[in-house]
Amino acid sequence: PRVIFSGIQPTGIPHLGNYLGALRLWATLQNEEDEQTELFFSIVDLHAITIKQNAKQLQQWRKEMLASLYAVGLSPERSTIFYQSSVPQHSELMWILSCTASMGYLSRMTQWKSKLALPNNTSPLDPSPTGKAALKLGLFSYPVLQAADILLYRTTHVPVGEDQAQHLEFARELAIGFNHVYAPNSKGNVPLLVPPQIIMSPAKRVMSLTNPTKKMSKSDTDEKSRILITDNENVIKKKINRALTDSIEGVSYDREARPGVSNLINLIYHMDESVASSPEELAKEFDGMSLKALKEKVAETVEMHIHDET
Ligand code: AQP
Repeated sequence: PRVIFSGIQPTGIPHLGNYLGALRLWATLQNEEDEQTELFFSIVDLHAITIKQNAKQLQQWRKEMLASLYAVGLSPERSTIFYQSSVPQHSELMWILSCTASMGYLSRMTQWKSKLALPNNTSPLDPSPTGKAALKLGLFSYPVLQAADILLYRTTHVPVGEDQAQHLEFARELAIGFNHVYAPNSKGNVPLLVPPQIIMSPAKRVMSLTNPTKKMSKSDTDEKSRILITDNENVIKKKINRALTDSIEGVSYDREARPGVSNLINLIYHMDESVASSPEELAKEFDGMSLKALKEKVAETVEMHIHDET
């Protein structure tokens, strides 16, 4: 039988990237999978403390994330929904896996590099915001904890956005390597650790509204860069209105040359994939439309779906 596991950090209210890249897919899997399939969705609070957090705020965010998971349609009757820190075996397995995890492989991961630059990645002992001294062990070894989260439940499938593909590949390699070291003769039998497969959401990477070459992120200091699943109609309109586009006339889809406009087209397409066969086709339908009109259409589509589905 299939075992599905995925997690989300309680670092703020989920945004459209979290929703389209992960949460909506979780709810679909929950509702469509065979009865035999087990589903685990974790609020990964231990991951959240890889950068400095305020304790009160983190407690609040954990509750808000739980409410958000219920809001997108996850049900405790069908899925196991839990705080990571309430299951100590996640940390215990992490230690065991750390003993076979390669530093070289971890140093090639890109996510810790981007978090290193965040303003709250400092500590009183070490106030320098960048450089090797500022890199904390927890942030660096985050993918090992993530691998433990997944491998603990003998997970077969992990639904995530594209930003997590590298970590998933790491978890697979770690499981295969561990099996090789500790159960070299178990070929064909039940493996010691199960190498998981990724289920990539169709909306692989939703980009920031204010800097469309970066992914939309909870920890971006600019609140206008993301739309939260709790934003009301007015706020959605305002944020989309201010989204960075370009000065080229009309609408066309080209992620390289027109990242802002392409991100807006992607938002409409992924919110409602019945509107066209691809984002490129959708852009052709909008040919001749002004960017102002495109933004109105995006705001309307996002607003309608977010409020119907959450
Ligand atoms: N922009 C995105 N596009 C598509 N999918 C995304 N995900 C996150 N951002 C996008 C997916 O959301 C799930 C949960 O992510 P997370 O909160 O555990 O961590 P993250 O990937 O680091 O997300 P954020 O929003 O950027 O959080 P912070 O800023 O706290 O790190 C994952 O499946 C992820 O793929």
